Amino acid sequence: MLPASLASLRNYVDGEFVSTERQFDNISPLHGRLLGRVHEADAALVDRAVQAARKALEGPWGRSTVDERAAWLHKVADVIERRFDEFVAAEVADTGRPVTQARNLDVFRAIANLRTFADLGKVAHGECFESRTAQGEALLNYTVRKPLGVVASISPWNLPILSMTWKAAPALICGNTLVVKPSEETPSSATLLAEAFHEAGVPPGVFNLVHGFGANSAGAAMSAHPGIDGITFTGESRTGSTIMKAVADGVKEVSFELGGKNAAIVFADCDFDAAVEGVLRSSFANTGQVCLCSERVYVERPIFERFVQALKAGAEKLRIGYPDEPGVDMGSLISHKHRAKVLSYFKLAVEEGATVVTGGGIPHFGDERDDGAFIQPTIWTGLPDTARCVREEVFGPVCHIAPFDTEEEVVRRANDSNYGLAGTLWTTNLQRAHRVARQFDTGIVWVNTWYVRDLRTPFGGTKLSGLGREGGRWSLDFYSEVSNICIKVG
Ligand code: NAD
Ligand code: 6OD
Repeated sequence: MLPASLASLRNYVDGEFVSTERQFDNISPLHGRLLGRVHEADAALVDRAVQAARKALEGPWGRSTVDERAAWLHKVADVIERRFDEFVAAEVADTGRPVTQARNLDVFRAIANLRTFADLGKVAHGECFESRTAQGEALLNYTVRKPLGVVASISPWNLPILSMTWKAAPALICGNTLVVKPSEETPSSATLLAEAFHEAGVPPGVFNLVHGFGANSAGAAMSAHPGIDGITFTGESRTGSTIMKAVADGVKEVSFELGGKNAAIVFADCDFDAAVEGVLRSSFANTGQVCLCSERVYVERPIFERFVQALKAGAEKLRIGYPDEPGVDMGSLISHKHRAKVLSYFKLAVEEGATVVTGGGIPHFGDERDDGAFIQPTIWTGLPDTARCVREEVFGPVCHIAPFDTEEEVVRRANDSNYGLAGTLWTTNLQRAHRVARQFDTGIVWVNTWYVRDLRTPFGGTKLSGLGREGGRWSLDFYSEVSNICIKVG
């Protein structure tokens, strides 16, 4: 049951829920019905949010200790735990994903993000060096951490509450204040998050939420605002580039998690069943809408045919359907518009010469599910490495499988990409695992597993996949301004 407050999704600025005249529809991808009306923030409301965030830095929040901020974050996590089913309902309604996923990944991670960074903030430490100059002066150098100030956080639609809390928690534990914007496609869980901050008694102005689009709307107003001290963005590489230009004049701190066209490499010495199961997950999880998904799969030639057939059998067994159907594996895509984009790649792949091993279209249910933005899990073979479908991020449930003959060849082909987010490797040869893993030109490598997370580890991409790392101390470093203090002590 969707909470009543999500019928009219308001902004949250300076501790108050704010309505606006200009509104847009929040539409379900499952049946195209109206879920709620979203109050769009204009540049003036974004400015109010930034001013409120600035003012909050001078109030009790600005004077708070890390222990106090950690207690606030735990309180917000407590509210999410208490209202767990509402958060799950919001995430499912906006995205059409299985309820089990929303429970076990999205909302679970929202709580874990808040609690983990609350605790990590307490052990954030600086450096200290003692030295003596040539003239005999004794020096003590040490670093102190201060907040950046007002942080703007712009989130995508694919993992809405996970992505937003992944940024909000470390930013807040470091003492910053926030203006956040969820994707226009997924405004609901962010609105509940604002309610959770309100209920937890976090001081006004610390967490501000604005709704809206990117260009000519709240997103652009946030990135162009001179009162923002840093910006953390997750989304498409092209959007990252636009935001970078917008903040360039003000020389703002940026952290970007962007797109991916990730490779999975399967060696003939792998645990075959585990590799098939793993690639099934890494290609089709969240209906392929995870930046870490493997859209390129390279399989060593001796097991190529067998692997393709096994993955085909696995994909054809995946159950597509409504979020609460028992045993459902794959929900809808985020929208009919996104489905049209994914389908355009399905068409292009055929034009580029692909063999469609399975899928390639829309499933037919013969009932009302035919109105949903569902799509078939799809496997291609036979494309050259230069094909657009092998080089561009589709962001749907699809992978291209290609054979390879040597380790050197496959490393070169896997790295032949404009993106560099995540690489996955399937082998039982320990030496090869270490050797190949470090040759991946990506920020993240998984060996014999995929998308398992320890929140203390660095997360981010190379090339068009991003700028900087977040996670653990890397987040604490990004959200802190570090000053060095040098004292003559003797
Ligand atoms: P998107 O770039 O279209 O939108 C992301 C956010 O940016 C939205 O809130 C949007 O309103 C806002 N936005 C759009 N244009 C803007 C502008 N000109 N100025 C300011 N804000 C603007 O991305 P999306 O379609 O929501 O998400 C899917 C993309 O995100 C995929 O490319 C995926 O790979 C990537 N992604 C990457 C990671 C990662 O960790 N690397 C994580 C999740 C998603
Ligand atoms: O798990 C995470 O912390 C994270 N940022 C995941 C992003 C996934 C991209 O779609």
